[in-house]
Amino acid sequence: MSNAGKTLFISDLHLDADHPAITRCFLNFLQKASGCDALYILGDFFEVWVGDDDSSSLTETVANALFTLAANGTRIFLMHGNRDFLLGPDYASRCGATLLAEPAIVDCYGQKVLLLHGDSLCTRDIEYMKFRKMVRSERWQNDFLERSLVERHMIAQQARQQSREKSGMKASDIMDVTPQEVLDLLQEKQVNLMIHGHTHRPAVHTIRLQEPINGRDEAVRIVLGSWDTKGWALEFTANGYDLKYFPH
Ligand SMILES: [Mn+2]
Repeated sequence: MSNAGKTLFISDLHLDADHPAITRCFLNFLQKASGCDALYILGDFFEVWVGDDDSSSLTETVANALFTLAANGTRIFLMHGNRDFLLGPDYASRCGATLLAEPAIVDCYGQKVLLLHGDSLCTRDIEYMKFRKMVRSERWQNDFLERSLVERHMIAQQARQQSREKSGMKASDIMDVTPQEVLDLLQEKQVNLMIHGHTHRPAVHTIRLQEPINGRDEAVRIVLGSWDTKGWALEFTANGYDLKYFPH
């Protein structure tokens, strides 16, 4: 089976040494993806990332597998999520991948597609948006990366703990994208198709536009799934797209 003419989009694998089934599922997925045109990983690829210098058997196994895919001709793109926003150019190059800043507009078989992780659309979570602004600043990141690995892991652990406690108390619509934010971004970028992850609510949404974009009064928002209980991938070809899932 040839994968030429196919592009794949995935996100939210949350790879973690404590969940080897997800890593196995991903390595399997890569073998089947061999020869595809491109692979886009739209953030939260790893559950936690405290710096490219924190290498482990997990990070090296994953990098080697991606590098093999790249060596066979697949272009690989990595976008930051809210967990792995410190993933840097060193690790990306070990994967044979290119880091892609969000939001990105790419051409997929003649169609303009807007890509992002998705957390920036969840603007009703005001507390999180403040946290995001802080940790995405160069100053915070430089300060963090100067700390020892032990310290960095402790800080990341605390942040995850706090986020878990707070998420449990937030209304579920606060944790989802703000519909107006989606519309504004589509208008600003003049794109009819958006792909993101983050919310763990896989779906293909058709959106009615009040103001047409590229002469069309509809847009589509595709949400990728998280890999916690099964794998998810969007397959994109010149003939259309298909959001698929598969068992671990
Ligand atoms: Mn996320």
